[in-house]
Amino acid sequence: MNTTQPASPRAWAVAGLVATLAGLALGHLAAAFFEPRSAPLSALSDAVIAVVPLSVSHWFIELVGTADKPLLIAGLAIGTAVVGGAIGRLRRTRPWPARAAIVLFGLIGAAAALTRPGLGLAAAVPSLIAAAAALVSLEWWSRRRSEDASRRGFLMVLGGVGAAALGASWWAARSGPAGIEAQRDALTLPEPDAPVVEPGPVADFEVEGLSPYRVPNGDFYRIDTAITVPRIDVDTWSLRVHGMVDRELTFSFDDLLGRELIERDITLACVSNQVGGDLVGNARWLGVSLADLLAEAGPDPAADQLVSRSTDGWTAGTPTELVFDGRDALIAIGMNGAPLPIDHGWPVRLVIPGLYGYVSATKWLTELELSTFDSYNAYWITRGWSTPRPIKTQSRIDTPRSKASSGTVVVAGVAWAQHRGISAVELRVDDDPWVPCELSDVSTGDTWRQWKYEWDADGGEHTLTVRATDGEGEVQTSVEQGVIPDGATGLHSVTVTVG
Ligand SMILES: Nc1nc2c(c(=O)[nH]1)N[C@H]1C(S)=C(S)[C@@H](COP(=O)(O)O)O[C@H]1N2
Ligand SMILES: [Mo]
Repeated sequence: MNTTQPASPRAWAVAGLVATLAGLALGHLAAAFFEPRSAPLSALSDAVIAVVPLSVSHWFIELVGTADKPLLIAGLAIGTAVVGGAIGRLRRTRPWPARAAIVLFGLIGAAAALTRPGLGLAAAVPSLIAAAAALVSLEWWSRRRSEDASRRGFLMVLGGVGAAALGASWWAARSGPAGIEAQRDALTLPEPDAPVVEPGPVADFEVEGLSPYRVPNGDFYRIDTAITVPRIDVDTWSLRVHGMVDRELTFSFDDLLGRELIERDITLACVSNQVGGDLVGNARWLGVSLADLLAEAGPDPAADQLVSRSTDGWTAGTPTELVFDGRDALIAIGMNGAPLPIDHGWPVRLVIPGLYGYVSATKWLTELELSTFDSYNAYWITRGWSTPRPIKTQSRIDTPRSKASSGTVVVAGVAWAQHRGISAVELRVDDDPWVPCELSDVSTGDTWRQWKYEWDADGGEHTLTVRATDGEGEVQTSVEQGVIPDGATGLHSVTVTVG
């Protein structure tokens, strides 16, 4: 064996690092061709998200917001690279432990991928490819003639291969064999049988800085646990209805297209939205009636929970009672006139008015299981969040946020209390009495409602505070509560400098 390597420990560390990165890139390339979620870093990040305690993930999200996932992946990539460097160093003097360490890391990646719900045995392959590539590269490097130039050239070639693989996997994830953008682009949705009730002539005040009544798909907030979003082939997709039912049913995408299609404006909100936050949005959804479809399976009246499951194993539990109480609960296939965007659940998701997303709005939907709250806890319930409760009445000031010129200033924002609706919004300037605001037109209580107020602003610093009253006459509480366990409360206020 070739053990007397004159290269410096540093050179070995660099070799280990480059071999690791090249291996990772090849692993990601392999995954891109059949299942992007099984790529080593994606699978590892997914596994970390699944096991990390709520307090830790919450602290992290509080700290970095929705950059949490990119940062987690970057952190794991850097961590893996550092470990790769250390293994390279170790390989210099202790070849067998170093080789064993690479194999071990390959197995950890494979185990992470294999334990991801919805992925088959093949999910282990990308991590094994990554480890094998790193191992072979490092061995190969160690066997090269020890002149510096030759070794450096080799590392550069390896780095080039890695970079090319990374570029190719980026491309493949978008438009390659596992890409489904083309399929989505080719789909034309049918016209609704039950069209939306238009909200009225002034659904949108069109004030600059104010959220539009309907948020365009590209601007719509996105919240989910998916590191790499599931990419579903609509031709093989199916929806299984099972559990406490008289008969199990399975629907294809074409089955859904053939049913009565309903279009509705419905506002989605995230339970982890802070007071004044933007994890809320309104869209026009096209879909089939969830209640009608479930009824065909003959649900057991004792089934008080509808568990919806996505292809990546995420679950939500919704009170069956609410699904059947006549509200427009939809199995949605369209969003704002387009097929569901991939990030928002392509090809099929749930949208149920009046409940936070974590207990109702399952994306990448594949299963509906009639069950009970006693027998099953859905994803976030096992992580400290409350079983379903109504959405809390909230209002937000969109404009102005910090500065205004003296004179007439249009203060505007949105308010929401889905399914109960919004009946009034009031604004308070500094410690003055509350004044009523003008409200936009809405067609149902399932959407948010814009409000505005023409404020005669004097120079200086002012505090604006907003509060809403829901459709049942209940005034939004000023009591401050954090997002855990069932949604934040308190009033949104902004400090504006008028110049
Ligand atoms: N499969 C899946 N569906 C999911 C989630 C998820 O993590 N996985 N998150 C839910 C949460 S917490 C919210 S608030 C909504 C957000 O939907 P959006 O990303 O389309 O805005 O999706 C819900 N559906
Ligand atoms: Mo959420």
